[in-house]
Amino acid sequence: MNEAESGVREAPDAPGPTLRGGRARAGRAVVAGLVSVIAAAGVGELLAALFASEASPFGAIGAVAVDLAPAWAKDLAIALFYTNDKNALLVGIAIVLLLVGAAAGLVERRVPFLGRSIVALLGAAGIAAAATRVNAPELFWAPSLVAGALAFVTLGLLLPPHQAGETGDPLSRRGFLIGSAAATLLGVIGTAVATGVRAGGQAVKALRDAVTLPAAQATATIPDAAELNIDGLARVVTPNADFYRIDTAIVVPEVDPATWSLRIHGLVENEITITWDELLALPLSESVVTLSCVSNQVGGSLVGNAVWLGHPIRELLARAVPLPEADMVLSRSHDGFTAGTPLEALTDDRDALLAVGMNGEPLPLEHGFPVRMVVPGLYGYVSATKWVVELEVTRFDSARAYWTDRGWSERGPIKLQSRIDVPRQRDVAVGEQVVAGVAWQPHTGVAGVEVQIDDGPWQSASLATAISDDTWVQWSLPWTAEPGNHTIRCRATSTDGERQTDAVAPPAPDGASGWHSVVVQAS
Ligand SMILES: Nc1nc2c(c(=O)[nH]1)N[C@H]1C(S)=C(S)[C@@H](COP(=O)(O)O)O[C@H]1N2
Ligand SMILES: [Mo]
Repeated sequence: MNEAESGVREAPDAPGPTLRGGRARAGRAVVAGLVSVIAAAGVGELLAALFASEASPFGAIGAVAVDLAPAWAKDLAIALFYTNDKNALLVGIAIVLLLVGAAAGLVERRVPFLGRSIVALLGAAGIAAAATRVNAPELFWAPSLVAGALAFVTLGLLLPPHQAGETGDPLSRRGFLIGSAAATLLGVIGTAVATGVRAGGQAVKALRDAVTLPAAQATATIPDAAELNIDGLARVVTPNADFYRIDTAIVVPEVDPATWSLRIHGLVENEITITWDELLALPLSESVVTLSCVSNQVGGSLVGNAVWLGHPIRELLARAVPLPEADMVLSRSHDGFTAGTPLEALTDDRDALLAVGMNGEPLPLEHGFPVRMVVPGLYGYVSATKWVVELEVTRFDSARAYWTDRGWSERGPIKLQSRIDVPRQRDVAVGEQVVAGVAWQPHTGVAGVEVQIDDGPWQSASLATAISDDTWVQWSLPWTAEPGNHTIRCRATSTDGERQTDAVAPPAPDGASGWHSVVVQAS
């Protein structure tokens, strides 16, 4: 439709651009830039969700941002947003993309073609980002290419260059509004469908649902007395849906068990590769292990306890026969993440597992389906590689892992910690109350927990039955709350006789320490 047909003609600009006309034009340019990016992002995500989910432009750019971000930025993101850190990052990327789009619109108005080229470059950035991903899908370039091209075309259509001698806007107001609305709709629908497809019909979800795990040769027993059943207290076994999730994966890696294999190589006498069917044919046993993130703050929730089903890593390493000079195993995930685990922790008698099951189910996708590592006593960043595909037997002085490369400590034994879960809200009723929580130092075990109310004496809490030294233990103490404000503190003692230190340390570089305390008001 041209202007004559549309019947809507704007007043021709005065010879020098009027302030008003200039503003309106600038507004148009900004809107054109924004909606070009919105349309492109929606279509790019939709194509990725349908054909190559690991090539999601957002996901790839996010992944690069995660890898490039300085350690302090990541620590801050986890501290501010906890397990919502990824959503915060995606919102941040969206804001940057929109700002670039708006700026590109303004540029396009002054210099036709240049603004379009800028939005097209965003697509190129998506392609480049996807290309850097380990195990990038074959079509890694496609969603971002289409997105970049679409942004280019959309911006060109919405801001057509002035023809020589032409005064008014070449595109009518109505044409502009319809075009912008259509682009926005495309973006919104694309994003919505992409989200739906991703949440609903993932191929790997179906593969996971089809898995039937073999029965364990040794099953774990959870003593009844391990669960105190106190309202507000973390369950002794954390349901999968409540289990914290921390990883660098913006898009959850999709690993088909049929093509999965684990290669053990490096400083070994025999390099071995094991497939999914071979792994499931080995004896599997259940083991209850508490996993903690090194980023967990004192009193924080980045810790959980699950029944893991798997095969001892020790047995596989015994088949590979590490050379005497080896002292570390660098495990690598499908998406390139690496963790460096002391060889000793994988060969001593602890239940270091190549795990396929979590609380009676195949591993949830976000917890590492089909196979992950679980090592009692070590923070996740040095041991708990999800979507694991490779174990390289090596040495601490010749290999670095994802987080140790970013300033975190090489060895990551989990520090002795205790947490108050009840009471957690500020207001409590005067009278008979209970103080309760959990305490852990996996692979060592907790011998006792003490509680201090205000400046009173430290009192021994009673411990629930521990499932094992590899798990956290619940504890509780009856308390008669007097009216007024109270500070409640707790500290644990390990089976080694170590008392939890009150020295306050932040999570970086090797885990937070200090006593957890809560302040409540009894009335
Ligand atoms: N592939 C992969 N595995 C990973 C990570 C990761 O970023 N990528 N993060 C580790 C960290 S830091 C922790 S604390 C645990 C968390 O495991 P969860 O998400 O199942 O609780 O996974 C570990 N394994
Ligand atoms: Mo972690």
